[in-house]
Amino acid sequence: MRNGKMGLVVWLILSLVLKFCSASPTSSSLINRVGSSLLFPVHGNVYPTGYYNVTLYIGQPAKPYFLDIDTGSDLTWLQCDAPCVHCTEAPHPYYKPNNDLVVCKDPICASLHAPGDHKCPDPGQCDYEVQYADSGSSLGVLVRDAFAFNYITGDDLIRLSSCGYDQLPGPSNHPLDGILGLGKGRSSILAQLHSQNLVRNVIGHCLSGRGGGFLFFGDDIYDSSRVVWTSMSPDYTKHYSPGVAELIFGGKTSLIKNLLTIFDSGSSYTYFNHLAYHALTSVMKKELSRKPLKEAPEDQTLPLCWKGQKPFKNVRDVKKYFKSLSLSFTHGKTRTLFELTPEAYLIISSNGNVCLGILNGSEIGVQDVNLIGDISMQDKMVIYDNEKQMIGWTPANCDRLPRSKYVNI
Ligand SMILES: *[C@@H]1O[C@H](CO)[C@@H](O)[C@H](O)[C@H]1NC(C)=O
Ligand SMILES: CC(=O)N[C@H]1CO[C@H](CO)[C@@H](O)[C@@H]1O
Repeated sequence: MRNGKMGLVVWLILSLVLKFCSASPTSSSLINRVGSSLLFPVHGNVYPTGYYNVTLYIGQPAKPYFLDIDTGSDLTWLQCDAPCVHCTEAPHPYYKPNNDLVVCKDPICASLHAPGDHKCPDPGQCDYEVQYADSGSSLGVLVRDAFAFNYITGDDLIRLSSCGYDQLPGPSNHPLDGILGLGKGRSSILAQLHSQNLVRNVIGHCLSGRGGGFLFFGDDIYDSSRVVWTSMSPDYTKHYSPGVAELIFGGKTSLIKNLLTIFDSGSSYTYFNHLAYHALTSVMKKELSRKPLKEAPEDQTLPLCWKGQKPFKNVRDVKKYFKSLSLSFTHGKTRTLFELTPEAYLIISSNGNVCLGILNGSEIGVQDVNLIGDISMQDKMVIYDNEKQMIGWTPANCDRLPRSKYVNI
C-alpha cells in the first residue's frame, strides 16, 4: 500500500510470462529444482529517502527500472508513455508499452476485478483501476512484456526473461519508475514466478537500518527453525496479515487490543488507527515529561519530534529514554511477539531531533487496519510464506547479502 498522493494516471500493467532467453539443455531441470531462490539487492532507507527499491530489467531489449518494493499491493506498475497523464519525474525514460495488450477476456484480467464488476467496454484491452487507501485512483491497461533476470542455482547461471506485469507509477514524492507489487493476489509477480515452478510461493525481505538490504523469492535462504512464525489470518485475504494484535508498552502495559495489522513494505512508517495512536502518544508524552527531552513542534519532519540539549546523531543516543513496544499475536494457545525496539519506531531528523515514526493512520484515511511499515521491519528478515500461510521474522544482518550459493542481479 502506498501512502503517497496519486492523481488519475494512465498506467501500464504488464502480465508476467517467463521465457528462456538462452536455454541450455540443462536449464529447465535446474529451474525446476525445488530449493532455489531469487535474490535482489535493495537500495534505500526509511529516512531521508522514504523507500526501498530494486532494479528490474523489463522489455525487449531489457531496460532498467527502479521499483519500490510493496508487499501491500499486488500489481507491478511502471510509469509509461501511453501517453502519460500526471506522471512524475522518473529516473529512467518512461516505459514504452509494446503491442502485447492483455485482452479483456483473459482470466488474469477478470482476476483483477470484483465479480460483476468486470466489464469490457473495449474487448481488445484490459482496463484496470487501482484504488489506493488514501487518495484517488489510478488507471492502467494490462500488457505482457518480458522481464529479465539472472537466476542462479548452485553454480549455474541461467538468464531468463519473463513477462512483465502490471505497471503503476510511483507516488509523486518518490522519484522511482514504478512499484513492484509483492502481495499475495493472483496478479502478483510472486504468483507468476510460482506458477512457473521457479520458486516456492514465499517472499521475504531484509531491510537494513543503515540503508540497503535484500529481497528474495523462494524459501531457502533462511533457517526456518530460527524464525518466529505466526499464522496469516484466514479472514483477511487481501494482504499479509497475522490478524489482530495487542499493543504492549514497555514489556507489560497493554495499551490496546484488537489491532488488525498488516505487514506493508510499501509504507515507510508504521501507521496505527487513531485510538492506538492516541494511547501510544499519551503514554510516551507522560514518560518523556520526566526525561531531558522537549517536544519540538517546529520540526516538521514528522508530526511528533523531541529535541535534546544537543542535536542527536543516532537513535542510539536517545534509546535510553524510550521503551520497547511489542505487538502480540495470539492464535489458539500460541502467542508470538513482534518487538519494536526504539530503532523500529524512531528516526533522527536532519535537525538532530528524535521523531516518532509511528503515525496516525486516520490522517491518511487508513483506519480499519494498522500498517507495519519499513521502519518497524528494519534489521529483521521478514518472510511471507504463502504455502504454509505463515508470516515469520528473525533478527538479521541485512547489510550482507546471504552467501551466494544463490543469486545476484
Ligand atoms: C488522528 O487523526 C484524526 C483524523 O485527522 C484526528 O481526528 C485525531 O485527532 C488524530 N489523533 C491524534 C491523537 O492526533
Ligand atoms: C531513486 C533511487 O534511489 N534509485 C536507486 C534504486 O536502486 C538502484 C540499485 O538497484 C540504485 O542504483 C538507485 O540509486
